Amino acid sequence: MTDYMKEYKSAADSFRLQGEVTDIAPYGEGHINLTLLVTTTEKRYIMQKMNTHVFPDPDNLMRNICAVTEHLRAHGAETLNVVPTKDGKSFLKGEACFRVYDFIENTVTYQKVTDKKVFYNSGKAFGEFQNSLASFDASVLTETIPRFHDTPKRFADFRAALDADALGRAKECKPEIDFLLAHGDTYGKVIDGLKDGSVPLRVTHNDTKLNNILMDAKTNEARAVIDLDTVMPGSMLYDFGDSIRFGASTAAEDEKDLDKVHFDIGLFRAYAEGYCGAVRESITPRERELFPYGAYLMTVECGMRFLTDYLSGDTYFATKYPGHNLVRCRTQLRLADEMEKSFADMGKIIDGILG
Ligand code: ADP
Ligand code: GN1
Ligand code: MG
Repeated sequence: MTDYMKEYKSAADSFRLQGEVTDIAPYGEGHINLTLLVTTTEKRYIMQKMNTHVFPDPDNLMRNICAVTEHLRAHGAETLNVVPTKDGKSFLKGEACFRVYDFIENTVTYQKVTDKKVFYNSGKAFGEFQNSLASFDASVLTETIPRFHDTPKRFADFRAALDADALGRAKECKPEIDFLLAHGDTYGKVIDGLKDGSVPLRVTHNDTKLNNILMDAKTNEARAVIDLDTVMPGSMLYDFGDSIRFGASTAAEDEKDLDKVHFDIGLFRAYAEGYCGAVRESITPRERELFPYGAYLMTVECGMRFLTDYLSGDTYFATKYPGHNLVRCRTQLRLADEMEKSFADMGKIIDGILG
């Protein structure tokens, strides 16, 4: 019996699974939840040890997910299917919390764009996801992480971590700190737009990286948008921007060799064609104007979050080695810098798509 089996078998046995559990193994590349592939004599499941440090209210989190998946299913979309516990609950509550989904078979997730068509397909799917949520009643949703993409608030958190410098790491990351401080006046445009109403508040996914979408293993068409923990009120610019941050790069999010990391405008175009094509009916003029900025903002914000976590002792994102968060921060800041220099070209592409 593997160590994972020993540790998690009793959690798995609390759920209404078909068949007998034969294996439990770690799965995927998420940074937040502990994801396990559970195999039984009948089928496969995803079981997650939920991250209650990041999401401290698992009851409302799972209520959100059940409501959103029900809504998506009613709109004909393939989505996550929550497998209940033996006593009919949506998750197992205890010192650790667990949930189970059906494993969506014959799909793949990509950690990097290898084919423009895949990125286009993911853009189209996230756009359609946005369209489906347009009729979802936002008032039933709990904000699972308040002020998730409030970049000025993220900047204040970063400065607090820098002032504390709890582990004395600030001296190792001077160029990154200087970059973030020098850009301090560029972080407010989306939050300001939401406040003055020029950017509409919508129900958004908020974590639209490429590995949060399952693609058909044979056709590479998008099958299901997953990782619904952060579905809450937000801006379309967050969803568009976060996908570009992760996908329109020539390298992985944690590439150590910065010479390999560049913003790829061709990939930006592919995603924008898919996403903007799908949401073209509902985009407002201000959103349209801010699409290039949204890509920059989500990228610099993510860099800021990785650096904040590095300075604070790596307590938020799962890391595989010391310094992993600093490596991630560096790729994001490299991309943000190149994006800032490409605003005009990105704007032309958006104009070309939207006419
Ligand atoms: P995290 O919040 O840690 O990012 P995710 O919910 O995104 O966790 O899951 C991590 C990975 O597990 C995904 O990127 C995907 O590869 C895989 N995965 C999650 N749910 C399913 C599912 N229902 N079917 C197949 N693969 C899944
Ligand atoms: C986390 O959960 P995951 O790995 O899909 C994070 C995102 C970051 C991303 C960076 C809830 O996403 O906000 O952009 O890492 N999710 C949460 O890769 O903080
Ligand atoms: Mg994920």
